[in-house]
Amino acid sequence: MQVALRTDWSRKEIIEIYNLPVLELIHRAGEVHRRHHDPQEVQVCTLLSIKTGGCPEDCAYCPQAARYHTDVEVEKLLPTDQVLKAAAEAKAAGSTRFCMGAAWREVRDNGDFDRVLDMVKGVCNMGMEVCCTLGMLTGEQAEKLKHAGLYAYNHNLDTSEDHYQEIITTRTYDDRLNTLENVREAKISVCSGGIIGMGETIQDRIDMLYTLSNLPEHPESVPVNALVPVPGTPLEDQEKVSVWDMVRMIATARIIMPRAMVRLSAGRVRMNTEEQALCFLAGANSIFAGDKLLTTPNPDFASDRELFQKLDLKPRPSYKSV
Ligand code: SAM
Ligand code: DTB
Ligand code: SF4
Repeated sequence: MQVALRTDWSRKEIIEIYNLPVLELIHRAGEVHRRHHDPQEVQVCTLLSIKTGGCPEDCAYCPQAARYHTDVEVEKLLPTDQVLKAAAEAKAAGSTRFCMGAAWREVRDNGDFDRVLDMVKGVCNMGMEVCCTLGMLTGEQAEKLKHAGLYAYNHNLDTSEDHYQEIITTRTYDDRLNTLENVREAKISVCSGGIIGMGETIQDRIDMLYTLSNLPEHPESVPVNALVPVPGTPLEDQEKVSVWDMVRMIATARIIMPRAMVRLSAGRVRMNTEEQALCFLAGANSIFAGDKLLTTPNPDFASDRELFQKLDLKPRPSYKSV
């Protein structure tokens, strides 16, 4: 039976779900998860930073913002063949989605964008789902990416509209929503979520989930990142996010956006097998694989292979092979 997806969740309903006794919350999320997905299947995505560092924005969490003094070294856009080689390696290691990230405020219509379009074409031709995260996009740029074969675009809300101002001052929440609209209009799959552990309140988390679940259509993927506190950034001293907060966030996202892929994203390096298992029980069904996210460490392929074996998980096939 197809259950209609609701895009009219109220804040009150969402907070009631979030605050359920945690084992009850996991149970309910597990039920929803099983109704809409194969609970043994986990999507494996690989990230590559194709343009690292030197970003003009002031995102307080980000090691790639030029204004903070972090260990990240500024690099130019990677050569296309190097990117395609990395995509082929990711595919060989079992990844079905390849996501290319650039430390840009927004896409500019220049030679670098033309090269990204070539990269998208190349990865698409390998039979992988191609995703990009390049900052703000116009409608026209979204169309060009779609035409090149882009499958998904990642653009996170990051936090609530209220808390956003504490985290980023160089663009607005509406800018973010605008880009999501441009992506949706170009018929590209939307990937949008956020980060917890940035000093936000529970209400901020609820507000972000409210905005995501009240978009005209739910995002197809919702990444839930635990802040990776990077020395040199304003958020370097933030406390580690508790696994129970990750579980509550993932489970609530799963219940209110039942068909989305909920991605257990940044923060896995600091979680053991049991903690990650709880997140899968709560409805997470996607991860980033490979020993690096964009600039920070992530579990390597070998330890994830062990994780999948221990938990009897199997990688989800790419949409192309379904
Ligand atoms: N520059 C583009 C943008 O901001 O949209 C794309 C790349 S940006 C690094 C992609 C996302 O990575 C951010 O929106 C944020 O959610 C996440 N991110 C960045 N630094 C992080 C950190 N230290 N911990 C957790 N997530 C982080
Ligand atoms: C997302 O939500 N998380 C990924 C991806 N989308 C682009 C990025 C996490 C970045 C963590 C910090 C870093 O490695 O630089
Ligand atoms: Fe730049 Fe994106 Fe980092 Fe913000 S999150 S500083 S826009 S790379």
